[in-house]
Amino acid sequence: MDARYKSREIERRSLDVDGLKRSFLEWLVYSVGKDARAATRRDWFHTVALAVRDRLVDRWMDTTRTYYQQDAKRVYYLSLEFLIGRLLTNSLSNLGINDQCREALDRIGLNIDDVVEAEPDAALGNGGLGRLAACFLDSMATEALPGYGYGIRYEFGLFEQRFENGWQVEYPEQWLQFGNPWEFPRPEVLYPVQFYGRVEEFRDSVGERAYRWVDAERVLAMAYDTPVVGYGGDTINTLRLWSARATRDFNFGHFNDGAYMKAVEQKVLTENLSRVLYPNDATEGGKELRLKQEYFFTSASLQDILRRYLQHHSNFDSLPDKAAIQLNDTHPAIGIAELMRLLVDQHGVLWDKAWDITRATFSYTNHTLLPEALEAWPVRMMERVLPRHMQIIYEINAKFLNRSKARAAGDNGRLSRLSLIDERGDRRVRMGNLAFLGSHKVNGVSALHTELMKQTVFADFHAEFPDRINNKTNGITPRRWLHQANPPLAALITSRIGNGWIKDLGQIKALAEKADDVVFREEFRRAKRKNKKRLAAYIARQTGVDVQVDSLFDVQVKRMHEYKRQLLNILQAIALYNEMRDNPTVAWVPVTKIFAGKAAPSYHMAKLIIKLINDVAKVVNHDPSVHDNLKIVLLPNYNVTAAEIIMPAADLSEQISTAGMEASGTGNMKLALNGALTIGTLDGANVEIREHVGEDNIFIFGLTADEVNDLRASGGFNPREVIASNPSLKRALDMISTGVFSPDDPNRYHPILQALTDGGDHFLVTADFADYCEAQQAAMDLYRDQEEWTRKAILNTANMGWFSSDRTIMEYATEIWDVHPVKPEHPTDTDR
Ligand code: F58
Ligand code: PLP
Repeated sequence: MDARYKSREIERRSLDVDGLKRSFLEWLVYSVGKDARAATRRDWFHTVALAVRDRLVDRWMDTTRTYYQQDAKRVYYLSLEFLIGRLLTNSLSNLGINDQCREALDRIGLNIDDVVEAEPDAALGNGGLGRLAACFLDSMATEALPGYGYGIRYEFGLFEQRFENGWQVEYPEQWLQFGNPWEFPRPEVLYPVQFYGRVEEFRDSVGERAYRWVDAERVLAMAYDTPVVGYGGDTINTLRLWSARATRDFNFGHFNDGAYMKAVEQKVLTENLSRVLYPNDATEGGKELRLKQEYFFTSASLQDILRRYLQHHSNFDSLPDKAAIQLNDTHPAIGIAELMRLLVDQHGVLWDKAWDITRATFSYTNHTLLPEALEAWPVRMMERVLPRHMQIIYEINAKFLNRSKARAAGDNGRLSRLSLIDERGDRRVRMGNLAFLGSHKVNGVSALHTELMKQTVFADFHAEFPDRINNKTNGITPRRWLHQANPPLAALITSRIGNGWIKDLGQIKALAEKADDVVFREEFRRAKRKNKKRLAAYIARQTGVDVQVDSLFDVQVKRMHEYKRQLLNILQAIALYNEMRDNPTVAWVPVTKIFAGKAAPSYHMAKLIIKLINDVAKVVNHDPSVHDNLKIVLLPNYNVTAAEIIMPAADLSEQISTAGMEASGTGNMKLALNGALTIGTLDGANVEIREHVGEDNIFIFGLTADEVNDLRASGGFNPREVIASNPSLKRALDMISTGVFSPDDPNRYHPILQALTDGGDHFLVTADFADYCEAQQAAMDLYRDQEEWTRKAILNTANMGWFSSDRTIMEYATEIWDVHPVKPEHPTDTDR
């Protein structure tokens, strides 16, 4: 190799301060096209990202090559959402060059934090489900698992939330506006995806009945690859996102007059497919574009997976030994029918064999039991959009019901519940049933949720296939959520137990013995205080409200949803406000209530609750009679970047969903790992958090899932009686209903009050209110004793090791996927 070229090559990969600095200056000029005087922060962000990207490309290719050469079994994580957030700090710290980069920028006269701030937050997801997918990518790469993420490259991520006069207003989130330095477009990786048309029957070469899908519309799926850096930088996996392109017929066709403009319009419409993420965190009832998005990315991903498989194999017998496909909820469940179609129609595999291969390849994760969130596509829509798939689904269903008929012994109710088609009303395809039937394993995301799956939505399937349902309690990546987001605490932990915890979070257990060490407690508090100062400054910038750093930071951050019960929290805030006003001479523990979360744009009740929180905040924050002992803030535009500032600063973590309704929660894990004490119901993973941190170190209140079930079944709950017998609740509700918080429109909150009374209080806000207030009181009392509070906070951090997504992902790898770590070979490392 030419010596000059080689030295440039080495420089490109050098990880020391000088090499980084030289790269930055070169990239700024030659790729971003600016000189240092004219460069904006965003220019510097692009510069640094491109230079860092150089340093991971070799290892990325090494990783891919190793998987290929070893024909390793890969796992494919199919997800309509990846809520990744920013990538710069993540790449730097997983490559281990954070300090060098800071120093290199410092020498140029730049602060790395300003550069980091210029990166847009990639919000290709709604909430917990999308963020879990992002944590899993990090864990797969860190555990050296050959794992690929497949999804959609939405041009518009989750909307930006602003408050106008206290109401939520949505703005488009244009994260790609200035380009994305992390992605590699792959214009040559292009697959056709079809819609509409009809199915033709014919006789194949041996005279068997066969089918082909004809007269369909075609869209192309084009790949964009983003490297996923594992901790230490050894393994660099791939996230492949698909973007819709009109077919090349458009480019090469020639048109006359009107036809040209029609064709252009058609091209734009076609490419709308990957334009925008649906912003609902419940369900998208029957939206055709949503169904098309699901099929689009699933079909492209499956074609890509089969292409890769066929590089080493000439038939499909060993597909399940080489590929595990995980369905992140039912959004990609159409993949089961699509793989059947590809195998049977396109590759001539016999039906029964194709079905065995399909089932052995797929597995499915369920994330919710809420009936409105279980996907069910109208049969008529499916017949129109995906006619061949509808036929295949009928065929799967017929074979399955035939087999089950014998065992159901005349129990027609059972058969109709097992059916893939819901025959009640307009007929619908139950995607959960399809996902269950087409998978060899089906999992829930916390112990309680998995039990409830067995008892409720999948009870009949569980009886039919008792070994199929298993539990995989969620986890979170300690890299992003402790090492990167909380530098003061991370440094303190490392100073005492070394840095092994970053890759093996179980080691953090060693902190438990330090809970009794006064000096350590003081340092732990200092780290928390630093994070609280940072959050206080952020709150002031975002809302204009000044909060006391030494007040109890009581945090509820998550999507706005009635089952998550932000309403319960704000009612307690009103009650506390009243108590403080009634008893001005008491030395109150100062409390700052911090909320953040987006409501689905069409979810009116959730948006009304947002307005209520803002209205209550306005009154409370301006009332001198509470002497600043209570502040309420609702931070706008909750996303991963905001979460990284909030989680490390929380004292109290609100996990107060109606028991039985939150499948797991992952925010609960992030907060506890960062030393917040949980106030929560026995719901989702809170149950397991209690087991790990110990019941003395968590505030549990409220009805259990069984009690909720019994209460609803007995019909014996009357919210009006509960309200009448609780003066503080009654007073809070009266204040809302008489317009104390909405003098301009006293009736504004009528729908909320209505839901709590005549509506029967479905989410049991009133039923849990008294117990919740008691738990809040216990938390405030404990907070007075800072030594005791800190001791418990430390025990929370120390006992959260099990909730690493590394643990979760290794459980999937061994118990569902049968995928094993593969160490990449790095031949170029010698000249590093
Ligand atoms: C969440 N689901 C669960 N769905 O609510 C939460 O308990 C769990 O911790 C998390 O998954 C991870 O397992 C969730 O976030 C969605 O956002 C979907 C978006 C698309 C429409 C249906 C809901
Ligand atoms: N949204 C964001 C930005 C998050 O970081 C998380 C998890 O931490 C969630 C949503 C999910 O929160 P929860 O588990 O409380 O619903």
